[in-house]
Amino acid sequence: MSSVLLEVKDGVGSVVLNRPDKLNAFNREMCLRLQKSLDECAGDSSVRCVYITGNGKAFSAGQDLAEVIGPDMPGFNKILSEHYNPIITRIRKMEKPVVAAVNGVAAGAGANIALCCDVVVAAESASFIQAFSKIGLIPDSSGTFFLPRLVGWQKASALMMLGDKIRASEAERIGMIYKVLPDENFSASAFSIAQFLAQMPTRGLAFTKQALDLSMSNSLEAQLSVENDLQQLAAKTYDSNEGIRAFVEKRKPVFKGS
Ligand code: LHQ
Repeated sequence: MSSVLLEVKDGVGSVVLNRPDKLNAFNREMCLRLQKSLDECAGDSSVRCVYITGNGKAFSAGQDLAEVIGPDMPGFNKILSEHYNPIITRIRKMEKPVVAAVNGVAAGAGANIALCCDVVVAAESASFIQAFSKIGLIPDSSGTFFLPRLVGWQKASALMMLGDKIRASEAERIGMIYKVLPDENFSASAFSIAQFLAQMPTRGLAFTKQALDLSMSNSLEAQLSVENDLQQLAAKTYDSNEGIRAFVEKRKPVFKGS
């Protein structure tokens, strides 16, 4: 069985982390497969939303620590530059929404891969741990970029240094994730968010994502200019035309993702 499964259904590229006996901990092979699955989703126009979840009781325990000891260890530069950084870049550059459905514990790189997604939901029994400090490492996989922006400097700094395990409800309360969903029917309810996004104006969502990313480092003036440019591009899409017409004609819009 592959360590990452990909299935396209209802316009959603469903990517399942699949090493349940290892709490979906990432080794090199799994990182490369995740990159490949993300590339397939990016290149498939029938995929209008990507959904990432874990098989079994965990979302992911982060790096498989058994891989980083011993003579054949890949080396930390290789692990970051070839394994994790390309995953984060692919998620952020994906011109469609990416939903993370955190079904159980998300630790280390597993947590930070989830947190860089566009919409993050978690089961009520799920938890998040910036586990790095406990093994003398620093938060990677974009954790130092996104976490302070999501929850503020102090919460991020303390979570990273103390390595506390926080429950999904607390993650929602501090703005780390979008929503907690009940354990019962978690995957169906989380997947329905992805199905909904897959019916929306995909290019408009991609421009929104691009504008948000650029806002991370822009001045207000520069960001107003970005909004002006991207709004003009959005206005030229089929879906924007359809959305406005449908509203005026008092009918339900049918978006094509173009
Ligand atoms: C594991 C792991 C694991 C291997 C549980 N690896 N076996 C980047 C740069 C370069 C190198 C390093 O990494 C990185 C990025 C990172 O992600 S660093 C952070 C790596 N992750 C961690 O430090 C988390 C370690 N795991 C845990 O803290 C706990 O296992 C969590 C909180 C995830 C789950 O706790 P429990 O539910 O109590 O499960 P458990 O601890 O009993 O684990 C179950 C099994 O899974 C156990 O094996 P066993 O043979 O005893 O059943 C663990 O050893 C194994 N496991 N995480 N990351």
